[in-house]
Amino acid sequence: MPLLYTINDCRLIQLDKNSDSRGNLTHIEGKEHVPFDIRRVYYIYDVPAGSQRAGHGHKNLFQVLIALAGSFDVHLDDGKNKRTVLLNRPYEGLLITPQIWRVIDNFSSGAVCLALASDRYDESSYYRDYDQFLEARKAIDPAGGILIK
Ligand code: T46
Repeated sequence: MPLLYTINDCRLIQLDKNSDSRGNLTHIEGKEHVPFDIRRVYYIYDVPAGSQRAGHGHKNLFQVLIALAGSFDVHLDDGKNKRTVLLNRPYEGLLITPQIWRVIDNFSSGAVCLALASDRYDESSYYRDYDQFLEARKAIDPAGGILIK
């Protein structure tokens, strides 16, 4: 695993879909599908049209986001490059590594965003300010130790 993550380290994870005449079932097994121990689950729903969520980065937190219902756009930014991922399938997760600025918008009506997180909620794990996020990335030595503020 690189110490200084980029948007290229964020990737889609395909989950299975067990389909029969009763509908579909998708399961998530720790470690098999998600490359971290899941310590927290939360979900975002009832998002008013035109709203934007997130708009921050995390120092050490890994997350997987899944559109359990509906769709939304996840904009990823590592300070140099940007990428937008449309999530619209409940059997597809987006792994977001630490040190990635993310903004989520374009929620469809009825969208539900499930998040699996590698750690418990901790406000001090956030970069809430974009300039602070960029400075912190500069302070991470890609060749050696991690100097996350
Ligand atoms: C992320 C995106 C996708 C908690 O008490 N516990 C929690 O686990 C979380 C995530 C939030 N909260 C409280 C903190 C705030 O008072 O819920 C309130 C809303 O949280 P926030 O403004 O951080 O929500 P989003 O949608 O902007 O961001 C959240 C996550 O915080 C973030 O990690 O990647 O969802």
